[in-house]
Amino acid sequence: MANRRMIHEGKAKIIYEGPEPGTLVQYFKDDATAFNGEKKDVIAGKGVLNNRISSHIMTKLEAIGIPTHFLKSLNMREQLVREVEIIPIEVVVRNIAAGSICKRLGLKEGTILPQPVIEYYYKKDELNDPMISEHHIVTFGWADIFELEEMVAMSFRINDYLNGMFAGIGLKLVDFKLEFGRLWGEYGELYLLLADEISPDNCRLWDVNTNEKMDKDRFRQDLGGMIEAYQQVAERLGLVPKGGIIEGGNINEQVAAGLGEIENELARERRLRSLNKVKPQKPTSKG
Ligand code: AIR
Ligand code: ASP
Repeated sequence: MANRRMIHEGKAKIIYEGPEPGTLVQYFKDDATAFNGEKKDVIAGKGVLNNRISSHIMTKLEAIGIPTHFLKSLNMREQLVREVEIIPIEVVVRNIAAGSICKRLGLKEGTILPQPVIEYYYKKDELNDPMISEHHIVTFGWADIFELEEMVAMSFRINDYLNGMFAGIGLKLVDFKLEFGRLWGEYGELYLLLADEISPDNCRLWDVNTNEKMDKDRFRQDLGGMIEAYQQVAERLGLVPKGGIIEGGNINEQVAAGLGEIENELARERRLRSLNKVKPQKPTSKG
């Protein structure tokens, strides 16, 4: 699209102004970064796969009553989303110890946690996204106690659903990261929506039988085969044809172009649940 306004460029995505007020276009880049951008590469086709996987998961979550910012898939790299006010918190849910919790608490990678654990990180690149507590969130006004409660409830629900979904295709959901956004209704009522993306860029996924890593850790840890792993996830979810859409670094544009259509049909019904329903106010007549 020519001359559309860029709103924000992140490490893996670009946000453009949408076609209608209240909408944005989320563009998935092929850029891969790790360790706060210290490590960088371009992985041909990653954006296409993440766009497809994330659209699918968001649609499934909508279907179980989790409101998300996802509206529809536009093309192989872009999706239409609702414009929300992003809460500057990353909510991480962990089922199995991996990554930073192993370093921080000295846990052995692969330890099954006695119950899912939620952690919060403050989204601030300059500070390296530090881990924070609920008190930081409320004290500094990043979210209030009601929003926090809602985010936690949604995160556990998403965890339950995704655990089952991935188990069904032979993957363990080790951990994942979520972001939420606020949407203000016509009458000043507030909705909390799941935002950002859910893809192997922000989930850890291990093969049930081999424990092989099928997520961004392949890049972080220089294991190689990152795009093959992402493709495998998409293939197991039934989202791309067998053999995938990327071969030897080349995207099969024809196949990739038709990927999002079915879900757009399924995603029609949207439910929103307001957090603090505010009564419509009649404008006071002056004079
Ligand atoms: N994550 C956190 N910040 C960015 C991302 N993508 C995700 C990781 C991992 C989980 O959050 O991809 O799935 C926990 O990350 P870590 O590094 O804290 O162990
Ligand atoms: N925080 C992200 C990650 O490590 C991306 C980055 O840090 O560059 O997955």
